[in-house]
Amino acid sequence: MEFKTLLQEREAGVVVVTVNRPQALNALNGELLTELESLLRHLESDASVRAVILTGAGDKAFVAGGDIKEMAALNSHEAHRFARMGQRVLLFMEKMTKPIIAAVNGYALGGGLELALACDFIYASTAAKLGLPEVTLGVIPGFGGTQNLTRLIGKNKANELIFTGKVISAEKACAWGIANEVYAPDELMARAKEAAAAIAKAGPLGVAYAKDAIANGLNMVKEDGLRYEASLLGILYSTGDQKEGMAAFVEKRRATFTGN
Ligand code: DAK
Repeated sequence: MEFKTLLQEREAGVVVVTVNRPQALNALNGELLTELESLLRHLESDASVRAVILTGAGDKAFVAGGDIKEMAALNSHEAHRFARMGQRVLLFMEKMTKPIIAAVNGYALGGGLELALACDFIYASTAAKLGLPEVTLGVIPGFGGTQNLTRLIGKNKANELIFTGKVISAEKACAWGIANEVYAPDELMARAKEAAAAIAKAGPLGVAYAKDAIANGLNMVKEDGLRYEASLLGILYSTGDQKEGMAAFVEKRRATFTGN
């Protein structure tokens, strides 16, 4: 599949997707969101894909936000449609069975940080700068930022970031629990690929069910979450992956998972 605004590179079960509008610091326009949705749906249905890394082209930006030049011209109805479209793509990312790692290599502002927050975890480079500056443009985050950031770091820190629109360093983002790790810029992709390779080696059904249990469990009271976790574990005992994974351990060999 060829795209105008995205690059993809495959290595074993890992696909690196690069947002590729460096002339606009990889800002998200309608075309890019449409292409991203289409690529992600394709990757989700491809059984050979086990993990995805999302990053930005160039050394300056992950994604510097929604495309302000395109968004400035929207009417109210179009703005609502644009927000729902972005939310649909980001929700799809959260519901995908394959984990997505955000490799944040520069500016992750507004919709760019919201895109990273829709990934399963974030590694940042020391060059990363993160923030939700929408209020400085007279609007609010529209791709789930008020919801996802608040769930991740709590109300008061989310309030501070969103009300002031301030931009924070990768180190601060890590201390606040937005990024899991901070690496030198020339190390970031190698570390993201290491994590993705570890995911790709694991049982794909186990990874998918773990993602499901964590994401859905967050919306449940703990007892329901525990019941849900136990149900998913029970289902995994009907799969070949469970039989293969445990047999491989007993036989002291590497497991070959099929995702069945
Ligand atoms: N949109 C469009 N173009 C952008 C852009 C953006 N978000 N960010 C940068 N660019 C463009 C610049 O206009 C410039 O283009 P030319 O002038 O060369 O044509 C080029 O990228 C290089 O940028 P700069 O020359 O500005 O580079 P600097 O290093 O000087 O500054 C910067 C880097 C990241 C500090 C600066 O570019 C900047 O402040 N950018 C805007 C950052 C920002 O405010 N991002 C949040 C955007 S708000 C909605 C749904 C979602 C959203 C909103 C509404 N609805 C449903 C309607 C989401 C909103 C946002 O994300």
